[in-house]
Amino acid sequence: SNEFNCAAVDLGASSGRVVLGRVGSDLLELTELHRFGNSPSRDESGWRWDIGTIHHEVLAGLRRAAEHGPSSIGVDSWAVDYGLLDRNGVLLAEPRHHRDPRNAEMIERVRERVDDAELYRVTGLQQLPINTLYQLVVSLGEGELDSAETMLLIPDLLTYWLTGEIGAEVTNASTTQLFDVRGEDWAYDLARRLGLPTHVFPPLRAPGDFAGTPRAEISTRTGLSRSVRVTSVASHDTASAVVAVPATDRRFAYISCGTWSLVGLELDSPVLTERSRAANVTNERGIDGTTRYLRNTMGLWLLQECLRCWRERGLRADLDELLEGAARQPAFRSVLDTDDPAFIAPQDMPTTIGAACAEAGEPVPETPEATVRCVLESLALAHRRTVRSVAELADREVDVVHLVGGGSRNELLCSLTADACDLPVIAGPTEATALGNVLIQARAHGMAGDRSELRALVAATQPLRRFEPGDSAGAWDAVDRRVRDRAGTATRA
Ligand code: ADP
Ligand code: LRH
Repeated sequence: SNEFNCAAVDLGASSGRVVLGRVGSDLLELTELHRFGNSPSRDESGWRWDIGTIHHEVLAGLRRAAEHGPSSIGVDSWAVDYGLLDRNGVLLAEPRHHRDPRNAEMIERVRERVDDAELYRVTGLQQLPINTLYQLVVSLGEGELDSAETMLLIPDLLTYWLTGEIGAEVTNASTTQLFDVRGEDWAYDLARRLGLPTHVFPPLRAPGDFAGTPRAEISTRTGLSRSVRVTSVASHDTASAVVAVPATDRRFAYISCGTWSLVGLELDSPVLTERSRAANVTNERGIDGTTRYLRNTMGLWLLQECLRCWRERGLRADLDELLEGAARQPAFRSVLDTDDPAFIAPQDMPTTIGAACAEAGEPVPETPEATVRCVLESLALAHRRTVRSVAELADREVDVVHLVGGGSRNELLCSLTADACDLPVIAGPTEATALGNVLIQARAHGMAGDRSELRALVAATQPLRRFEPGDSAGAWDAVDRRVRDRAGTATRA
């Protein structure tokens, strides 16, 4: 038949899944085979990922996938983090976690050698402490690079374990702040000036490229045929999510909303102006040479960390109940600027949110419901500001906002976002990343489709919900001003 059957491994910062994808001319269907939790873990050397467990769970999922005889596999994950291999291909340590507070201390060290303006001109990236660049400077200081032969970003590391092949997929390489956004290659000169070894950067590969076949040992452990093709997808989860945004014309913004909220536009080329740098907007690589012109905003991390803390304190903290409670809270009581880097690290988030409110002169939320309301209104404000900022900087009209990812299941957040942006929000698909992963595999295996055709297929097959903006535009203008006006008075990191 004309049906294509594949497995997508999609690793988010809060959960991972292995899904089966079926694609045909009017068909796009996902079946979840395996899902598992994921969270930062800590040892004496800082925050890291438990990659052994992740790998184990991926193989458990692939074992189930093998029963369906997929013809291809693709792996995507969150960006910026990496494993270091020695010359025998052995992983030197658990990969560092981008939320380690030490990364932020490296910004100044890098700035001493390469100023911000030049860094932006070369890499086009938002200045964020999580970027691979800063993490590698930590690794350098710890001597971890001395015996490193290869640096592999997380999806490339898993692909290597599956196939034995080494490569760096370009959408994810573009998030490192060590990728030359115009030269379309690693920024070797920049790396050298920072004392980083350049031999660790693998050859680049593009979404759709062949990435190998399962090693004999993997085939034995999972039952996967050795003739399955492992396909490079848009291995940065956000890039895959953007592929599956169900837009029907060009005038859209997207919000890929999970642990982080990535808010932006798809453009034909990067915007590297001084104004864009000042607004801290990033230029990441999309498929087909496009630019994902977006900003990382804090996302549902704030809520995840609150839930974790409340549960550790013995509270029930049921997400559905809290969201219902938050919907009944009064509007605009406490609204924060979520861009504050104080929120990045794992921590007692309810307390940090309370302290940030106190510092900003906003009432300190006294209940979990009030805290959730504060988080969601603050995220909606970040969504509004970012949609407007990227549209203006790229000189593009936006008629609709597509909100995809786990956050699309949060109706209150979707409706607050529609109100704050004063635009319709189309929510879904929830599993946009896995769908994008599947679509790129299908395309690499002969399914025709330019970006708009792929998106039309998503729009025609996936359940979506539309949220119209209410009549609170004036109130949101006032909140935006209120938060902006006091930004100068609060102490900034
Ligand atoms: P990541 O890829 O970063 O791990 P996801 O896209 O899986 O993130 O989104 C996870 C988030 O989705 C959770 O933090 C949660 O806030 C939200 N979410 C998941 N399920 C629901 C639900 N049933 N209702 C509301 N929000 C949900
Ligand atoms: C979202 C994401 C985001 C990155 C962050 C590290 O999962 O990939 O695009 O900035 O994780």
